[in-house]
Amino acid sequence: MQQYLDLIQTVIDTGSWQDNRTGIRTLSVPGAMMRFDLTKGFPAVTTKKLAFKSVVGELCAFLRASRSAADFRALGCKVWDQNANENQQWLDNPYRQGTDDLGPVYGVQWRQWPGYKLLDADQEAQIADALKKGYAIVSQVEEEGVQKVLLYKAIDQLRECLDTIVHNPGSRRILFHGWNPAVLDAVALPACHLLYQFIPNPSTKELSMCLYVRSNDLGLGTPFNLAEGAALMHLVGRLTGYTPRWFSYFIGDAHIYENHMDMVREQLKREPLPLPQLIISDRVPAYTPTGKYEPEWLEKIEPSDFMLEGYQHHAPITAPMAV
Ligand code: THF
Repeated sequence: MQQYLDLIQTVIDTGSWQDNRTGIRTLSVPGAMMRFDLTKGFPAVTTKKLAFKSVVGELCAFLRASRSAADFRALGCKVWDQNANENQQWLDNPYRQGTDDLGPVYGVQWRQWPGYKLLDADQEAQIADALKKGYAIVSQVEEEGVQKVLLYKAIDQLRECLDTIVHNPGSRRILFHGWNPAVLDAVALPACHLLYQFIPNPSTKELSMCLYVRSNDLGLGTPFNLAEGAALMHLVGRLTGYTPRWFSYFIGDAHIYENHMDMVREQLKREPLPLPQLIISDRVPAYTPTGKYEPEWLEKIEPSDFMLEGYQHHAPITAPMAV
């Protein structure tokens, strides 16, 4: 995890102080990248303790399209409580559905992106095609004298990625997106990690992934998001018959909160330790060309199916999250 420490050092050396929504200033740099070879180990931060159970709890909640901090808590992850219940702007938002609600965050977009089509009622071939693809007619409307049909489908972007890895691995379009402009006003927090692209290599059976994070809190968020992305690669690899390989991690605004400076400076004094291995339980079936393809494990998997083996780390340090 030298790359993580190098990035922290770069921000300290070249960053500039910025004001933001939280009222706690950040030292920020515009644009950063890290790349990990997952065959060399699992990218868990070693210069402090990673809350691994919380990380895999969050991943399972995302995979189940959860929108309530209570669901995250039930899976062992408490890090969404403050965003759900302590941000005044969100508390005042008419879209918030009561205590613990986060709105249609991450997993809802990954698994149930709201897809609408407004088609001319006389375009029968288009309507038939949409119905065949799982769209349902919501209503008939008249727009400027033309009869239209409104159709809706919840798009499971992640499932479609797995299907494509299995059936068309040469595709360069295997991605899912968390940034839905139509719902930015209805979520507790617009997605930070938002574009995931899988790049399979069918000849080596290795699966790589690029992740774009628009804004990343290097003290708290980055260790979580890195571990979570890598765990997702292991899971998708298992379900599609690939070995996880390159994990490229791109950041837009890479920043350190002012009240995290002591934590990250302490980490810079510590020597990074050898990386652990991630093990996924045998109960999650590996896809083989003659075996069964079981993508429904995306939502069936439990936090306890992820095990970190040989995790060595320095003493825990933490710091408050900016809300
Ligand atoms: N808001 C802010 N300011 N930073 C973030 O990184 C962030 N997220 C998610 C949404 N809002 C954010 C929440 N993710 C921790 C970890 C991840 C978070 C939020 C907080 C955290 O406090 N971690 C502690 C303790 C973890 C635990 O014990 O469960 C730690 O020491 O790691 C970025 O996705």
